[in-house]
Amino acid sequence: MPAGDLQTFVSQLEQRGLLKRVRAEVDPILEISEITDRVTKAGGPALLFENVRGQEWPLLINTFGTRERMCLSLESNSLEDVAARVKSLIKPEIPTTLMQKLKKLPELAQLGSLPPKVVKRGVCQEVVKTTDADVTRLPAIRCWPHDGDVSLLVSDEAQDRLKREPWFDALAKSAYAPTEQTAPGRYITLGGVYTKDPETGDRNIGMYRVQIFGPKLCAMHWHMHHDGARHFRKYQRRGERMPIAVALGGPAIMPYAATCPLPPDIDECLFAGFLNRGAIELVPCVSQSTIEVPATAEFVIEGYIDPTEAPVIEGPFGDHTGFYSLADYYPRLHVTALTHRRNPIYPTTIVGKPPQEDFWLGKATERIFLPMLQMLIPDIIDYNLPMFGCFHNCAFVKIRKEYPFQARRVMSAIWGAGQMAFTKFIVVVDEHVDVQNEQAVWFQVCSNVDPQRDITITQGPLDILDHATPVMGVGGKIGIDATRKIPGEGQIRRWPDELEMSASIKELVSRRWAEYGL
Ligand SMILES: Cc1cc2nc3c(=O)[nH]c(=O)nc-3n(C[C@H](O)[C@H](O)[C@H](O)COP(=O)(O)O)c2cc1C
Ligand SMILES: [Mn+2]
Repeated sequence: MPAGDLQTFVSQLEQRGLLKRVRAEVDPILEISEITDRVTKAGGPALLFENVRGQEWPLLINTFGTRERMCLSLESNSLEDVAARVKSLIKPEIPTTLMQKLKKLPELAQLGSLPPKVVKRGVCQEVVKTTDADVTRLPAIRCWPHDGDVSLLVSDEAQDRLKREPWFDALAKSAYAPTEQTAPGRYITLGGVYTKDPETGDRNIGMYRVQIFGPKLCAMHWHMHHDGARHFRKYQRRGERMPIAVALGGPAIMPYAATCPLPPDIDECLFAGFLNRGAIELVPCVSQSTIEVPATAEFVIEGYIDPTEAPVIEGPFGDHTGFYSLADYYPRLHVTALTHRRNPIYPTTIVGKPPQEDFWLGKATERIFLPMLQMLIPDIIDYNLPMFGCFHNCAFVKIRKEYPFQARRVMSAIWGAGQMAFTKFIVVVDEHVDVQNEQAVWFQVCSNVDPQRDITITQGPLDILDHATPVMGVGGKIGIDATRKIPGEGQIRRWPDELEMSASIKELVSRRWAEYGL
């Protein structure tokens, strides 16, 4: 699909009966959040709130809240189909005969049309506000009761320790300045944050929440492990202002692209073009000319971060872990422009105890990135990031075990693989186990594991949002080897076979089933 935009996607969803308009007046403070939580957990439709109290623009939420809508945004019938396309991209079959080469031509042409295309004009700039920009006009929601309540700071002790971290010194640089705590905890939650590497010019998009403090002041909540923060540290070293844009809307694929755990220096826009089967059209920002944003976006916030300026207290925020992430220091984003379409829709999401909309964004990644994970770790046949694990807390991994301690090698490899490195619990099972079936996995753990022999505990970087780690972003990880043990894995007794009925009897019983009168 070429370009595309959110409003087209909204019409598509509506035509298929996958979107409901809500005409009743609703409060952006907590009420929308509670409605959405109930609808998402019931597997319900996307919601277009047309009458948000005190707000001029309609609000769209739960857009990607089911597998079906997630697939629609990816222009695909199944996540597995997308994964297969990714696989053919990273592991192309080399054509040998002339016929095969000819057949490959359309695919090659498709590849050529992937890089983003910069155009002169875009509907995202139909209305341009610069000196009169006011981001408090956005119908940003408050998701959970204590959002923005600064009494929920990280503890004094943790804060002291934090201040002693070398990276934190660099971030804070000047004194802490916990001022401007006037905002009632309202956040932009579905924005793509567009930045560029000041050395290479490489673009990055990350979905990082943005807290609104005033007409021209926000906080940028990027975790230190993410590419936006990596770019920021480069600007900081150079002592230069960092130009930024936060885009809402555009092609339906863009929110997913912003959440993709691509390797650093791989442009999410390029990947979006591949998924979208056509280049993403971008326009240069009006006040930050080095940054480009999707031409068909609904809203764009343009601005900059001054790395020499003191950070601001951001949070707390009811997070996808099911807990509040506590308030902490993050860079100030100064707004230089707010541009939008003439009749924009404001897209947003809530996170909280799963399942929420982000569970489906995460599932898409789990499926789509399987081929890439297998390229790094060929032992992996399949994996599952179960819902209760909130992405980083747990991974079930299936391998074809061929030699002793292979499961441990796989754990180590995962703990070194991109954002999978943040996985706190890894369970490795044998080839015959269905990793998508949680009961089946725990059956293997409980029956196959000798805790003393089969558990590995290590340490390393962990998700910033993990509140159980003694120090933020660093903590213990556990690997559970639930595979069948083989010679070479320590002293083991003869290992019994798992029960299974013989195929011929199964077939016979199936054939005769009607006769039994059951
Ligand atoms: C709804 C939602 C909200 C998110 N909020 C944040 C956030 O506030 N800060 C952050 O660093 N990552 C957040 N993430 C995760 C990142 O978007 C994700 O890890 C992405 O791969 C980061 O991109 P990057 O590797 O280019 O930095 C969020 C993800 C989702 C789905
Ligand atoms: Mn990235």
